[in-house]
Amino acid sequence: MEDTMADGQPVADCLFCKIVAGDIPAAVVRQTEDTVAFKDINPQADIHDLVVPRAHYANAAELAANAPELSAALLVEAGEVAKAEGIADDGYRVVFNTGAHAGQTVFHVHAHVLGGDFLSTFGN
Ligand code: DGP
Repeated sequence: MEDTMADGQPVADCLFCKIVAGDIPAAVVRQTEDTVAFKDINPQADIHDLVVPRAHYANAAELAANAPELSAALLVEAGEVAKAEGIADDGYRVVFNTGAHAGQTVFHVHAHVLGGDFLSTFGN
């Protein structure tokens, strides 16, 4: 995935920028200075939350290239969300779909935090 230059400014037609701004409602799980975590509208597991930076970066590669500290904060917050949801001890999955061929449909980087029961695994 191309790690294009970006400055994190809000994008007018971005769904997750609108959720961060409170212009579109979401079931918020946790908020920090840098991130917002909310329930996925179409859950794929018992617990399925999305963690987004407040700043707009299109995908994980763009975030990492332009704001490495925020990348780290997003991963830390994914772990805090797992703890808050009670899935940290049994295990959970953090997924970044990156680009259209990976199934990314919302181009504001987001960590999927999935857990709550046994998840299917790759290759077995
Ligand atoms: P991805 O396919 O990785 O881009 O994931 C996008 C996720 O966003 C997908 O699992 C469904 C979720 N989603 C889409 N629209 C909304 C919305 O309006 N509200 C919430 N809470 N989640 C949404």
